[in-house]
Amino acid sequence: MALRDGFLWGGAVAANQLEGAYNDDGKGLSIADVLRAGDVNTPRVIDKDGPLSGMNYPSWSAIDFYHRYEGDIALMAEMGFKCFRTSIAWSRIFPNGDETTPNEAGLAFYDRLFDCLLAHGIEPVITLSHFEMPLGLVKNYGGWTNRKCIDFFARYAETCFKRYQHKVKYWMTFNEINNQSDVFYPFVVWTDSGIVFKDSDSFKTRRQIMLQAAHNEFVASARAVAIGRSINPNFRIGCMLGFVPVYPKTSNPDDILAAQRAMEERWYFGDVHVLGNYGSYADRIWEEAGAAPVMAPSDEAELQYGCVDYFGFSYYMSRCVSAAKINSTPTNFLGDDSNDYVKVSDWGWAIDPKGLRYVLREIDGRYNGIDQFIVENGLGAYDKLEADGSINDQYRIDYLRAHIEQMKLAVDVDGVSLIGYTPWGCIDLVSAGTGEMEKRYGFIYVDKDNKGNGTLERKRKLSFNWYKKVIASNGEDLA
Ligand code: BGP
Repeated sequence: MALRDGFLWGGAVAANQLEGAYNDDGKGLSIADVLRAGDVNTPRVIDKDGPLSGMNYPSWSAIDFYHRYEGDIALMAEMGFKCFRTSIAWSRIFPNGDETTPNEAGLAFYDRLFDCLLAHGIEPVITLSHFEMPLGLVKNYGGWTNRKCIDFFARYAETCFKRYQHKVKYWMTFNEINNQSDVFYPFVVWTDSGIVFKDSDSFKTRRQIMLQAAHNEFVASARAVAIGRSINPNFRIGCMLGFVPVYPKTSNPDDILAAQRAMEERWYFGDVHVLGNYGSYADRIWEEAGAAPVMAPSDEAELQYGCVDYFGFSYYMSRCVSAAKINSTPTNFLGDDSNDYVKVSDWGWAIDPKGLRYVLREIDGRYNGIDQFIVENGLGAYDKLEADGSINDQYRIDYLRAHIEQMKLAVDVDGVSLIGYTPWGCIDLVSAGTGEMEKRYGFIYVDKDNKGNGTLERKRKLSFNWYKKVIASNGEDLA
């Protein structure tokens, strides 16, 4: 058997993308609640000062999981899920982020949710911050540019750890903390750190601000790990990176160096979480940006003490980088999807299953066999509801099968230590990047379109029974 007994098969979602109920039971607005719907060609508009009337904010109602979780979890149990990854909406617990007392109604919701999962024998895997910091922290403090957010986050983490210490073992601090590297992509800088740059901000200015915010998040993550350990030493607390490997476009040594630089941008985030300090190459990254982040004297020790227990990451695609392109556009140092050897999805994401094996091996080698957890992977696609009510998503099965095959090779042949696999969007939900409903990932179809119309009825897709078989055979039966 390639995969260990107790391998955590499951699925992944995030609060803001499925719960809806954006202001029920005392919830405050989060940064996700001011993101308008976009589509494959239209970037999401960020209403940073607060929602405007008449606009479509998909997180407000999403798929109404807040009121329908019992039925949805029963479907996941039917597939045989061993675990379910979701996030706690920070603004349900601390509506503005800076309160000293948590909102009991928000805490009670997650008690009900976790109890329901546990009753089905499903282990909750919980992200503390998945693109949904309280908007109040952005408006009143400037988001993660402000060190005060470290204390607010620590209070929030401590509240959750104490409350759910007997229900949740697996935690993650910040979802895809490294997305913000791409400082000319406004969406990712907003969702990671609550920052909106001025159009006139230069590349260097943006990089300095982002690196400061990331540093504050690293300290917050490390402090949360330390707090978690003191509350329950059996917790397993991981980091979460969006792991898009960057390949050299050609064997031209200039391209090799360009790819190495792009990968350093990934390791920058992984190293601080796993090794507890910045690698020597960080000096080059700071020099490029024109300044190093400002650090408090105690940060070094905090980072060192708060190393994570496992490496969680998402894998969707790979990229290529070419030195020639960077020479003409230096801001494009993280490459793009122009790989002649792989196809792309309808949203232009490179489909590269072997890239997953490559990533697993790279992480394994760099971090001395650390436990890894693939907490997102999947294909966003347009699904067709047939007249007889079926959804024949064979393309999704093909995508997942190819990735699971590579994952098994990494474990079986390469010896990588992998604890679980939770494909993204196991039930259709709001796309983070575009705000669409029709970019679907699920095994479970949800009747809702991009305009918000639909009955919200749930239906099993073809992939539902396929995944059920995969789990029942612990990954042996992929046919
Ligand atoms: C990751 C996020 C998820 C999720 C996924 C798919 O970046 O962690 O929140 O949404 O990507 O992306 P999208 O929804 O844009 O298709």
